[in-house]
Amino acid sequence: MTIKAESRLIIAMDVTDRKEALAIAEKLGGAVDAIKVNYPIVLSCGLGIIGELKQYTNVIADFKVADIPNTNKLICEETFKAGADAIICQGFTGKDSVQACVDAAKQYGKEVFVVTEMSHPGALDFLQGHALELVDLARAAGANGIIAPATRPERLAMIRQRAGDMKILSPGVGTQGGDAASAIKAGADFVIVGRSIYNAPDPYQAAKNFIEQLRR
Ligand code: O7M
Repeated sequence: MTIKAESRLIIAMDVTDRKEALAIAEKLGGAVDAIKVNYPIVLSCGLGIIGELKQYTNVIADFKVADIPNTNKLICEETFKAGADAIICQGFTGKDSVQACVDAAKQYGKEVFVVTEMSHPGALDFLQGHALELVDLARAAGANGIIAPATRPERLAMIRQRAGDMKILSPGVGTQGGDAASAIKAGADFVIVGRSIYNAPDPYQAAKNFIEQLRR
């Protein structure tokens, strides 16, 4: 199953308290296209949190998988068995490593997204210089899409040009300074928002505000 762009909003569930995560998911699950889990929540709550969140919406496992092909395959299999709809891997490990994720995803009918340029300032140290090559690598490996920064809409637009019809998920909106509507305009299919939603006094209202911006 592929994750469809409806609200275009993915919430980054980087809270470490299980009850809080489930309460947010229960409220927001119907409004967002997916919940993204990363190490903080999985390390604190266990891999089973994926199945618990899945009752509310699609779950993307942001494990930024970055190992040799066999290890990548094993990581993907455990993640998909836990119920994740998609997994995120790094591309800098090379095509065979990404290919191992794509092959595992195909077996389970799931999706793979590859990190290209990241959203934080440190991405300029190394990743930015290779971002377009990472886009090509993701495409050559048959990935479903890529991750590209909402914090640099001009770079996002450049990456979109290179990415063809691959999906783009764009983090860095809100707390990191990126703007949701600008990211969509630059070519993102989805934006990923964490702290600006789960730390808001009313996460539901905050998510609604983002969805409203994304609609315009
Ligand atoms: O909105 P935030 O800043 O609280 O959270 C952003 C989320 O997106 C958080 O889970 C990060 O780990 C993730 N992320 C980035 O912020 N920047 C990137 O370049 C890449 C990711 C990401 O999701 O990678 C797959």
